Amino acid sequence: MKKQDRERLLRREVISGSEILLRTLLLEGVECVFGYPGGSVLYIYDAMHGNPDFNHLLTRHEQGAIHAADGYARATGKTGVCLATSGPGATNLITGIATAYADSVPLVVITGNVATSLLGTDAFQEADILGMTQPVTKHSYMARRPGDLPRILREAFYLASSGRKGPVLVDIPKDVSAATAEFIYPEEVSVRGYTPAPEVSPSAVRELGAAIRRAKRPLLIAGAGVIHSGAEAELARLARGAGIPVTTTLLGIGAFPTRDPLALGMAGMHGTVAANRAILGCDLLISVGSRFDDRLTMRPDRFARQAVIAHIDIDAAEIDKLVPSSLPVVGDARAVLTALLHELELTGGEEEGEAGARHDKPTGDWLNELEQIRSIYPLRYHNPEDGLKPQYVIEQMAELTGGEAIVTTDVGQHQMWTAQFGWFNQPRTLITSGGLGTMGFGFPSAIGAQIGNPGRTVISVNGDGGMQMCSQELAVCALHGIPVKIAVINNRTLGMIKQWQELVYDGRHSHIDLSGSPDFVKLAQAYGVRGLRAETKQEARKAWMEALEHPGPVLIDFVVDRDELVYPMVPQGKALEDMIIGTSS
Ligand SMILES: Cc1ncc(C[n+]2csc(CCOP(=O)(O)OP(=O)(O)O)c2C)c(N)n1
Repeated sequence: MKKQDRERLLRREVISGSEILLRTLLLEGVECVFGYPGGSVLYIYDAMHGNPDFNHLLTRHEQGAIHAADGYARATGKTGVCLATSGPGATNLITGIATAYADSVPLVVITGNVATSLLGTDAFQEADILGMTQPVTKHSYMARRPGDLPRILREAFYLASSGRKGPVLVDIPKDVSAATAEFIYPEEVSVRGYTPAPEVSPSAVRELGAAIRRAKRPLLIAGAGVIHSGAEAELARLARGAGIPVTTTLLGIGAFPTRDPLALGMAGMHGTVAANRAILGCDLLISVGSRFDDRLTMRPDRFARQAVIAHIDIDAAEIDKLVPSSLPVVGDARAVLTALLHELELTGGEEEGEAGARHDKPTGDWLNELEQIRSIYPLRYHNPEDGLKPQYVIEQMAELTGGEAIVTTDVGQHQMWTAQFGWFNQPRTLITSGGLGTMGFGFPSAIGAQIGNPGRTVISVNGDGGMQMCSQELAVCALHGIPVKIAVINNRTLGMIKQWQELVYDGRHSHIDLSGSPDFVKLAQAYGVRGLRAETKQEARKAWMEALEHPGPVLIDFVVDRDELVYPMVPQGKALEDMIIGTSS
C-alpha cells in the first residue's frame, strides 16, 4: 500500500462502524472480501458502495464465499476474509468455518447480527452465531461499540494467523455498524495470556538430534504444519542432509516435492505401500506438523510400533493426544527444524535445492530397502485402451502442468486419486478439505485460490456429487472471467460411498446412484462457462490441453469408469499392516 494511501486511511475522523470496518480491513492488507449481503449488514454494504479501494466478490451462496476465502488463505498463506448477514447468512457459513478450523486455516469471518437492543429476543434473522460456532472457532468477538472495531479486528487477524492458525469470528450488530465513532487504529496488537508459538526447548532439540544420529531407519512425516509455517526448505535440507525418507499426510502434500527420490508419497488409509511400510519398519519416526489423524494412523495402538516417536507441533495439546511420543518438541515447525539443522550441523554446504537419495549416508540400506518396495508396489491401475479411468485423467493433468498448477479437490474418490497420482512441486498447490472432509469445498475454494494467484493455473477436481453442492458459483467464474479449470470426474455415483458399501457392506449399494444429475457441459454453458466432455483417453488429453490453453474458465466433464476403486486401502478399524494393495478393475 502506498504511504499516502495508508495515511489517508489512518486519518482520525468520526466515521461509521461500517467505514471503520472497511478501513481496518484495508489496513490489514485484505485484497478481497468474499461475501453475501442481507439486512443486518446493509450499512456495511452501503459503505462499500462507490468505494474504489474495496474489493468484494459476491458469491451465489454463503458457503461459496467461505470456501473461497478458505481457498484464498490456503493458496496464499494470507488470512481469508468473508462476510455474511445474520441468521441464515451466518448459519450458512458454519460448514466452512468448521472446515477451516479442522485444517487450521486462518480466516476472519464477519457476520452481521440484529441490533444490540434486539439481541436475545428471537428477532427476525437472529441467530446466536457465536454460540453455534464456539467449538469450531479459534476465538470470537461480539463488537458492541463501533470504536472497538479496530482493536477487535486487529486482534482477530493476529489470532487467526499466528500460532496454530484458525478461523476467528467477528459478529457486528446492525446498530454498531451504523453508529459513529472516532477512528483510532491501534498500531500494536497484543492479546493477554496468548502465546502464539512457544520458545523451542534447546534440550528437546538436542535429544532429537542425538536420536537422528543414532537412527538407522528414520522417517519424516510432513503434515500441514510444515506448510503453515513455511518450513519446506528446512524440511528438505534435513531430509537430504541426513538421508531421511519423507512421507506426508494428505494435507502435507506439497511440503516435499512429489518427485524427489526421498519422497515416499502419502501415508495412511489410501497411502502408498512404501509409505505405510516405512511407518511400520522405521526405528525413528519424526512427525513435523501432523496431528496423527486417524486417516493416517488407522490404529494408533499398532502404529509405528518399532519406532521411537518424535512429535514436532506448535500446539502442545497435540502432544500425546493420539500417539504417545518420547521426543516431543513444541514450537513452530520452521523454528524447530532450523534449530535441528544447527544441532546436526546441516546448515551449510549442501544446496537445499539439491535433490537425491543419499545412499552413502548411514541410512543407505534403509533407503535401498524402501526404493525396492517402491519399485515392486508402485501406484498402479488397469489402464485399457478404450474407456476412461479417473487415474488417467489425474495423470494427464499432472503431466500437462508439470506439477506446477494449484489444484483444489472436493471430497471422495477423486480426492484420493488426485493425492495419489497428482504431482506437486511446491507447498500450497494441493488444496483439499482433509480434517472435516467437506463436499462442496472443491470448486469455490479454487475461485479463492485463483483470486489470490491471478497469474497461475488453478484446477479444481470434483466428483459429480460434490460438484452439485456448490455449482452455482459457476456464475461467479463466468461473470468475472475467473479462469479456473473445473474437472468433473463423473462416475455417476457417490463413488467413495459406493466403494465402502462394496468393501464393508457386502456390496449393498444404498442410495449412491446419481441418476438425474445435469448434463455438466450444458450446465457450464448455461452459466456462460465453456464446457467440454471427454469419454476416452484421447479425448481426455485433448480436453485438458484445450482447457489449459483457454484464457477463461472451462468445465470438463470426464465420463469415467463407474466401478473404479481407490487402492491401496486400509479398511477402517484395521492397522496399516492390514493394507489391501488391491487391483483396479
Ligand atoms: C457435505 C458432505 N456430505 C456427505 C459426505 C460423505 N461423503 C464422502 S465422499 C462422498 C461421495 C462423493 O461422491 P462424488 O462427489 O461423486 O465423488 P467420488 O467419490 O465419486 O469421486 C460422500 C457422500 C461428505 N464428505 N460431505
